[in-house]
Amino acid sequence: MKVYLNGKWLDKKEAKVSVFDHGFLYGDGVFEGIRSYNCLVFKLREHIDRLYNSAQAIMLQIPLSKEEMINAILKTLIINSLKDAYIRVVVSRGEGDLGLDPRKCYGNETVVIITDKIVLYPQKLYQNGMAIVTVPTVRNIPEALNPQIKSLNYLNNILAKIEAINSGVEEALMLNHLGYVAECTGDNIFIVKKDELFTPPQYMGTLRGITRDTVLEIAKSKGIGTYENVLTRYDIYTGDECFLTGTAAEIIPVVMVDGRKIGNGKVGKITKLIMGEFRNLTKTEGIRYSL
Ligand code: PXG
Repeated sequence: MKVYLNGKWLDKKEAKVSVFDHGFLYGDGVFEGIRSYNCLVFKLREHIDRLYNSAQAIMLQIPLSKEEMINAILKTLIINSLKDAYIRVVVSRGEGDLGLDPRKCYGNETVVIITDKIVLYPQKLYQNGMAIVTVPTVRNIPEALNPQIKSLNYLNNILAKIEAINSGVEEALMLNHLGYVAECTGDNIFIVKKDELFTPPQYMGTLRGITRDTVLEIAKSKGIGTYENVLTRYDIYTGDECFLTGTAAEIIPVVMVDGRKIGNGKVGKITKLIMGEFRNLTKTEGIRYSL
């Protein structure tokens, strides 16, 4: 496996970053997770735009133009002969000294592109649905560390994930500081109620997920009503169907939340329809490369 590191493609073993890198010392950096399906990189421009917006928000200068970044990603896929891949792009503040001051790092930004396979959840969970629980760790408040920034500091999400795992499930439902539904640790949440779709709005402390946007587009194209509404746990418990969306997880049905069976406890018909349409889109949409 070859990994892109600062303009070079190195063997996985050789691709190393300094212990003085502020990405390592402070989580000072940004990232994206992207997928390619049969030589089509799904929503690549949207992911690149979000990456550069995250960087802009933390005053991090990415040393590549967007076009250069896209070309570096495609080249990494080609070098690794990957038709279907999970792509991780990481840009950190780079090497500095043992102080927070980012000015020491200027000009040293670290850019990494890893392309690999990913299996997030067992296939059985996609067929039968998964159980999730609400966890005590509250999602970061936007006024402190805005969840729109995909920063290298994912401890908020990891703490919630640990709480979910400790409760015997794979994913956590995170509320915001007001107690409203925000999102899961690496996925957005949707419910279906009376054949319409509901998901929390961005200002609830919810990342504007690219899969989330895609699902909203799919629903609109199928004439299904979509609402970005403030949701409580009550709304989740009393939904007819529930599912999560994310680049890594794709669309995964949820059939149990905090011990409450959702709907009839089976994967719902709207969820199945959206899963199918999403699968179709990944076959036709994206930026193509050839091996
Ligand atoms: N919310 C959060 C907090 C995320 O990190 C999503 C929602 C879904 O967004 P997209 O754009 O992917 O539809 C994410 C992104 C993982 C993993 O390994 C997942 C994400 C990020 C990092 C790791 O599961 N998902």
